[in-house]
Amino acid sequence: MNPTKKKMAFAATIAGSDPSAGAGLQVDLKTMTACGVWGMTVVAALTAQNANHVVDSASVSGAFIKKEIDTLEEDFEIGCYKTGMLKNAETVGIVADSIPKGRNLVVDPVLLATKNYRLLDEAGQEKLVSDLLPIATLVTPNLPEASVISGINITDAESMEQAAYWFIDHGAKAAIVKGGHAVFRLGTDVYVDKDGMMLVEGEISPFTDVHGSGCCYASAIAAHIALGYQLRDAVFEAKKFVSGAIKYSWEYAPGCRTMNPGWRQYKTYYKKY
Ligand code: PXL
Repeated sequence: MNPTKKKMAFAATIAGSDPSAGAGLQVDLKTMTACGVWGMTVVAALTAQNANHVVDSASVSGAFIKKEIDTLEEDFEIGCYKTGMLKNAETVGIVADSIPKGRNLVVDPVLLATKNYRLLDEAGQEKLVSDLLPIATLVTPNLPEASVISGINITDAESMEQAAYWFIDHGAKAAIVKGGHAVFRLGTDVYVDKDGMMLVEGEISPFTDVHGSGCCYASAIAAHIALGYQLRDAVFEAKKFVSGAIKYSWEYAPGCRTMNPGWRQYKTYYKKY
């Protein structure tokens, strides 16, 4: 068989660049590769950051983002899109308009970086609700994002479920509110779709605040959708993947921990694991 003729599934991230590759489109691409799909990157924003802080960010013009997406669409059948940092309302609007109808889309509603640097402005947040949720296959807020976007004060398992349903009521086909920041039921995510609710349990990790884990989780879900998994199965596979990436996370700078999307390879190549 000619190996160059083999089939490959395509997934594309539309997100911001993190040059330190601890989060952002760099993590998305590593995750997609590790999950066995051909990842692609539509650069929607830029940041200057290291392991400790985001120093600055810049937008990419809406017209250029549209050109990036349209040009990919000429050649590739993209099995799933995933969005991350989108910076502002113009970017959110153009992304929503440019993704062809009927494509799978995982929306990671990234609002803040660590140290509270805003990665999406307030107008962008509103636009995400009005324009992106209605075309989302799945939206993946963490607890603070779910609270801020829905306006629901999440204090327990019940309000967490209520917040997940809020996203469905605003157009998303499914929502998963991630329990990584919870003081109750830590590490367990609440997933809802039209068929009801399910809990997605992960390994309890000794590490809190692992940089890039949200990007990794959403990208792993997108990758599995591109591979043809049903949504609920894609979520379970991705949860296993991100739990491993957190378990094998590492301090890439003193006091700063990032997850490791290459953990399955590292297990093979580094004896110390
Ligand atoms: O983890 C969210 C995130 C997404 N995208 C970019 C980021 C961050 C967090 O810092 O910098 C580009």
